[in-house]
Amino acid sequence: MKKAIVMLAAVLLSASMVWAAGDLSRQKSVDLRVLLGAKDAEMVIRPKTWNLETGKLYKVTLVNEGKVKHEWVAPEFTLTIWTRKVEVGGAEIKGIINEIELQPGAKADWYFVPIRTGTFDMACEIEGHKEAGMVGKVVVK
Ligand SMILES: [Cu+2]
Repeated sequence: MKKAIVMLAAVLLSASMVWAAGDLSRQKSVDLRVLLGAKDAEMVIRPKTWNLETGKLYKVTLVNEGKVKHEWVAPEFTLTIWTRKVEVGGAEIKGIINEIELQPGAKADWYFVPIRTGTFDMACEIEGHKEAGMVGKVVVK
């Protein structure tokens, strides 16, 4: 009996170590709406911290509600994800995404799966915007 319990525990433990199986790109997305420039504050990335998990499909909707152009850049983070697509203005863009730039009023839906864990910097790299507060972190667990 004791031996059976130990074996069962070993089976359960090894099963819990299997993190993912199947097509990760076709799962239901976890949706996150992000403002790059808000009505009440131009120089914001909101939320400032994204808490993500590896293996999940995310749909990040980037929206510029501000009055000037903004961009989203996180070079180390974008090397550790797999992008399924970016939907913008009726078009679908596939491939590796390094930067997304949004004119005032623009919106983009970005579908991706984080692969590696870590804490990554994100920012708007337009001159003066980072210094004015357009920075944040992506935390992947
Ligand atoms: Cu900006």
